[in-house]
Order: sequence, then C-alpha cells, then structure tokens
Amino acid sequence: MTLVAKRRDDYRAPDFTITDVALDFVLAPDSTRVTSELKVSRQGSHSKSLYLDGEQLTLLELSVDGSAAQDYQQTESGLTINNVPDTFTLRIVTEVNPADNKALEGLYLSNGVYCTQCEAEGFRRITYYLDRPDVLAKFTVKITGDKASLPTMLANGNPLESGANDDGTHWILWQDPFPKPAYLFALVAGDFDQLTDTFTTQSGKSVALELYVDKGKRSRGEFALEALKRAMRWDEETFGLEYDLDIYMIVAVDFFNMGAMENKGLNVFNSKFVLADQDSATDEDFFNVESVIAHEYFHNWTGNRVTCRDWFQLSLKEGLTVFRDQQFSSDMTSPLSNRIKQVRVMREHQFAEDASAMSHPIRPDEVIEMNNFYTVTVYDKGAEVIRMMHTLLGVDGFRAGMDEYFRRHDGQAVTCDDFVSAMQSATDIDLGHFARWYSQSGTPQLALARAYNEQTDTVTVTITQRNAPTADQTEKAALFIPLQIEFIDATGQHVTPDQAMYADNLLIVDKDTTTLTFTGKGSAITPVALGNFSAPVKLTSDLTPAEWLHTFRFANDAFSRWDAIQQLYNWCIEQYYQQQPHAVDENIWQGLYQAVEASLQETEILGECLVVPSFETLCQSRSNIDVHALNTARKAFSEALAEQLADLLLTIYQANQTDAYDYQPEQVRARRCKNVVLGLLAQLPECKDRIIAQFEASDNMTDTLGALKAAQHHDLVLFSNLMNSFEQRWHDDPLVLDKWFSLHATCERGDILAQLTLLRQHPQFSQQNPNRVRAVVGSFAFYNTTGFHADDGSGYRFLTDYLLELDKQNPQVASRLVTPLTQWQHYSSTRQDLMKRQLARLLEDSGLSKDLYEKVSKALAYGNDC
Ligand code: B3K
Ligand code: ZN
Repeated sequence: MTLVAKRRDDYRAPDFTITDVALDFVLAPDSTRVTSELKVSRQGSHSKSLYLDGEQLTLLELSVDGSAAQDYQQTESGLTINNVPDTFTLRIVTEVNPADNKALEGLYLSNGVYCTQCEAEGFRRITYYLDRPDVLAKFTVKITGDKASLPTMLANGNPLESGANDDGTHWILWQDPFPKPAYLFALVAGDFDQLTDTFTTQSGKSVALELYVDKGKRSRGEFALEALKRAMRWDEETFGLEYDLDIYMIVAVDFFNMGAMENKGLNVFNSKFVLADQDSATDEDFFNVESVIAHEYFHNWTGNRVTCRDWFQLSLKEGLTVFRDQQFSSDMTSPLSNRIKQVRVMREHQFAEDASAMSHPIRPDEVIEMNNFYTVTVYDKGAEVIRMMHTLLGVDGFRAGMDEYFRRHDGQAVTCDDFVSAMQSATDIDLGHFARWYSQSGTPQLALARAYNEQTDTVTVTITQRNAPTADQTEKAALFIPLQIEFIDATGQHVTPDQAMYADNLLIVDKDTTTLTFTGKGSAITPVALGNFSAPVKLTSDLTPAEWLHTFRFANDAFSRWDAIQQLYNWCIEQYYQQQPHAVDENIWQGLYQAVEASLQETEILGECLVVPSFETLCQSRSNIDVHALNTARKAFSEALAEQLADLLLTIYQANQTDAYDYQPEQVRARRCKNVVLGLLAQLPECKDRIIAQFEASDNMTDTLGALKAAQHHDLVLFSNLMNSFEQRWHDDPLVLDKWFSLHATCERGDILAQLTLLRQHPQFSQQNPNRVRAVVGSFAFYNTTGFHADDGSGYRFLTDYLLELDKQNPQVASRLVTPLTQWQHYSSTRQDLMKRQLARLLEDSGLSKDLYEKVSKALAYGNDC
C-alpha cells in the first residue's frame, strides 16, 4: 500500500466556498437519510469543476439549481461535479448507516444514542461537502426521529421550531448564526437525564446551560456544570472573552474516541470527563473533568470564533487552548502541582514522541492521516510554546497580543504565523527567531557546565544548546530558549552574574553556546536552571548529589526544588542500574532524610517529591536500555527509599488523614501525599494491615484506589481479594470498572497474558467501547513494563494480534495504542528486533487503515535510512 501524504506547503485556497447549509436528517439505525442544500459560489475566476469530499455514502439524489445533475463522477473519496455555474444551490441526498459505524467517526449509533464526531475529517462521512476548515458556512439543521426513543434531539446553535408527526416521529429545527467549518458540526439524539442552569455574562446576557447525561446519572453531572460556570467566568476575567450564543449544551456519551469535542454550542464529551462524584471519581477525575470542561469551553474563542486555515495549523487552536486550560486549572487548584503534572506529560510522552519515528514540529509539514496528529507534540509542546511567549511578553503583553489576535481574526480561518504576528505587535522583542519552534521538531538539549579560575576568582557557566537530527528533519538550528535560572552560593545566598540577563532570573539561550561569569563570588556556585520548566528542553548539568540537595533547600523556584529531587533520584537509579548501589551512600540517604524531615509541613511539594520518576521518564535520558535491568533498578531504589524513610513516611501517612470527603485543595493535597506514601510503604512487608484498613475505611474513590494500587505492589493475594470486593461493588458501573480493568492490566505478574484474556471475556468488556479498550489493552501496552516487554516478545505479539482485530473496527483507537510499539528506539537491539517483527506483521496486513499504516510504516523505516 502506498498512501500519499499531504504537505503543508501545498495549501491552496478553495476553488469554491459554501455560505449556507440546510441539513435535514431523518434518523434510522441503518438507513439515516441526509438531505443537504448548499449555497455554493466560485472563488476567483476559473472554470474548474466542483470537487466535494465524501466517504462511505450512498448517493440518492444530486441536483444543481433544481435540475438533476448529469455531469458528475463519484469515487471512493468524493464527488466531482462538472460545468457548474458561478453561484448555485446544490441539493444532495445521501444515506448513511449509523448502526454499522464502529469507527465512531461521522454519524454513529451506540447504546441507543445517535452522535457525531466530525473533527478532523468526519463530516465527509455524513454528506458530500467541502470538508476543510477554511470553508465557513451558516448551518440550519432539521432532525426527525422516533419520539419515544429519541426525546432529545440536538444540533448546534439555537432551537427554532419543533413539532410532532403522525407516524410517531417528531422533529426539531436548529440554527447556528455563526459561520463555521464542517468539523464543528454536531448532532446528538437520544434519551437523557438533563441538568440545567443559567450563566449571566459580564455584559448581562443570560445563557442557558444544559448538560445531558445517561439516565440515572444526574447527580454525577453537577460538578461538571459548576466547573463550566467557573470556566466561563475565568475567561471573562482573564481574557475578556464572553460566550456568544444563548445556549450552551454538553452531552456525555459512553462511546467516544477521545476526551471531548468543542462543536459550536454543543460539546460532546466522553462521559469519563463529565460524570464525577466522591464515590465513583478520584480527585484526579474531578480535576480532569474541570480541566476538559474548561478546555472545550475555551475553544469557543480559540478554535471556533478564530479557527484553523488548514489542519497543519492544528496547534493554533490546540496548543493555545491547552495553555489556557492549564492556566485556568492552575488558578483553580495550585500552580506547583499543575506544573509538575504538565512536565510529567512532556517528559514521559512528548519527549518520547520527539525521539521516535513520529517526530514532528508542533506545526507538522506532512500528514497522511490527520487523526494521527492530535498528539502530545501538537497539544502539549504546542502549549509550552505559547507559555514561552507568555513568559517573554509578560501577563499584560500576552493579553494585549491576544486582544489583537481577536481584533484581527475574529470569524476567520488563520495560521500559526498569524498568531505569532499578532503577538509580535505587543512586544518589542523580535519573535522571528522564536517562531522556529513552530517549524523545528525534536527536543533541544541544553548542557550546563562550570569552570573556576582561581586567579581571577571567576566561575564561568557555559550553556550549550544541541538540536540533534530527528526522524523527520536532519538539519537543525539553534532555538530561542527562555531559560529561567537562579544561582546559589555555598551558604545558600542568591548571587547574580556579571552580565545582564533578559530579566530577573531569565536568560535567553539562542545560540549554540551561551556563557555567564561570576567574579569574586567564590568557586561554589550552584546554577538552578529550567525554573518552572521555562522551555520544553532536556537539561543536563554537572551538579553533584550534594548540590541537588542544596538546590532543594535554597532555590526560590518551587518547581526547581521538586526537580532537584527528581534529578537526584534519577542519579541514584542510575547507580543501581550500573550495579553500584553503594554509590548511593550514607550522605545521600541522610541528605534525603533531612530534606523530607524539613518539609513535613509542605504537604504539596512533599507529596510530589516522594514520587519516584516513572520508568517512561527514566527512558528519556537513556539509550540502548536494558528494560528489565532499569525497571529492577527503579524498584530497588524505590524500596530502599521506603526503608530509609520508613519512620518519616509513617508520620506523614498519619498526619495526612482527612475528614469527610470534600474536593477542595487542602484535602486533595493531603490525600495525594498520603497515597503516595502508602505506595512507598507498600513495598515493605509490614504494610498489609494498613492497606486493608484504608480500603475498608475509605469514603471516597481516591483512597479506595490508593489502597488498590498499594496492594498491587504489595502482594498478589491481597490484591486479588481487594479487587474482587471492588468488582462486586462496581460490576454494573462500566466507568468505575475501567479503573479495575486498568489495575489488572498493569499488574506485573507472570500470567498477565492469561489475565488479559480473562478481562476481555468479562461481561462488561466491549471492544466497541474505546474506554474499555484503553483500560485493558492501553494500560497494558503503555504501563505494564514487565508484561509488555516480556523477553520472549509475547507482550508485543499480544498487542499486535489485538490491533489487527481492532483496526478493522476503530482505526483511530488502534492507531493510538500502537504508540508503545513504535517507540522501539530507546531499547537494546535484540528488543528492537522483537518489536519491529511485530510492526512488520502489522504492515503485512493488506487491509491496514491509513491511520496504522502511517505510524507503522514510519516506525519501520526509521533508522534504516540514517
Ligand atoms: N478538538 C478535539 C479533538 C478532535 C480529535 C480528532 N481526532 C478535542 C479537543 O482538543 O478539544
Ligand atoms: Zn482542544
């Protein structure tokens, strides 16, 4: 199979545009009829035919200005209509089969609910259309459906009229006054419980808020509705952005490929990111609900009012909207734990992507399947790039740039360059060099080294920047990197360099080498670099373990204090990995003990500092990895840490017991700290009773899950017992049971493949439900280190067998799950061969989806040609 990639450079403005769309849906499970009336007009002077995208559609009628079209050709991917007038009305009648749609793209029916997902290119599975984001039209939508089973029928915008027919059906007409690209179209029909509220905007407009959830789940929707109001208020206060329609609807559905979708006025959500109460949801779930609700709401301006010109510009809306939701979450909860969470995603996942065959700039240049580019690079690194602009411009400058962006581009489909140019107008610094972050892929590596000249009493700090070639680009250039940095002397006092920096504690690293000097300040200067993770880079330095502890003690930046402990852990684990655990000597253990002892009152940083870096994070600073040796080293260090700190850990565990559950920051921090500590203590033999006690006394899902995770690391019999009792309680609640599925799938045990087979036979498992598949197969492939990386390759084979099946139904989900197999580059060569053998099996499948084909073929080609 050879599939042609689309290239960013090949962008051409559309030959035709559509200004008005009238859609008429008559819903039926296997034969939904879609009538579309389009006002089409030629753009510019040319005589080309009109080409419309369309896939998996049955064409029933086609007419131009009322006369049946004669001169047209149909292919598997579209429709060409020849000799059309300059402006005309096109009427298209098609039929689709929602019940048969297991890919969950376009219009699909699952669990009795009709639902659409159009981004990126799903609208073409509903009707023939100019399915590209730079064609903006006003939509009206009529829906007709069975009144008894589909009492609720929703589309974008405002409801205009509705009525009943004699045949047991009813209909409703919706109108969206804002021109929009087809990817923002949505339709939902089903039978839901509804929550309602109102929000009064800063200018005094009243907006109806409506949240639709599965029958019986009403009370689990209340938190999401409150979160929505907080997000609406925050966007007014922070960016002056107000909601524009009279009604804002959110529907929670059980079958959804991703987290949620920002369709204009009608967000569709994976129920996982809406439903939450203390019994069924963890603190993390509550956090995620608030953050995803906010993210989709923020898209109303950054994505919908100003949208993307083409899909290569995806980060224009996603990077910016992620940054906005991060700022919101940080304001609602706490800056430090948020920043750590974001950095973990970068270090665990984005750095891995950048080092793999799928490496791409935040604005990709070449794409085969757009759905493959909703990545941690476009989203999370994209947000880091926006954050760097925020750092460079400052809060007010950034706000001025955003205001200018909306002033220039409201109602338009634009590019990342347009965004940078609006930001440029608000700053004196030239963003020309900075903009290279949009076009260059890969993780820059900064190395920091010191030299002391005794004669002049000068310390020279040299920072070198290296941008190694990536799978997609061989040529690299230095980037413009804002590096937050502070310097501490031997007594813990802060010192400043001889040279002026960009701002207090902010150094611009924009060349291969940057140097600073310190004269007359002694030889012992500890640089604390990458404060607040001010740029998405990897940093190595010549700091000693004692200096990491010194940094923890004296640095001003809280993130740097946390990071210092992480770097120290990384160093210690390396000693275990190199078979020299004694290098982690008494001084280090004592230093760590004192650091923890001194921080007993600082619950938040303490909880985060006691988390040992994940296996995935450890992989990002190593190559040619012996998986089992590294995993064992990590565990051995973690166990030693628990032993060394045992009495302090018990004190922390006791001190952080919380009262009756409430989702509020202080309690969240205490529970986090307590459960991290329980996870460490679980490695010690005497912890069993404590785990059982917590499990039995728990009045909330956070503590219950904390106990289950601890049991997973403690002993298999205890784990099985607690898991059985959990299953009895939650067996008819699939969303909660996903946690149970996932805990089983991540359990490191010899018979894991047999366990996975059992899980797949569980009555609540369904291959058609992405949440279930991610809970079982995703958890295994991403997080079960010993099982997935079994030496005989059985873990890789299991994933491959599964993907060969899943790909036939749901290519998007299959393509996400193949990721761990494509990231073979970290490991030793025998392991690489085992992984590539399975990738090759996938590629042999002649019916492989575009989605898998793109990732698998790249993963196999990587390394062969360089
Ligand atoms: N824009 C959607 C993601 C669409 C993914 C298409 N495969 C959700 C979001 O980022 O808000
Ligand atoms: Zn988004």
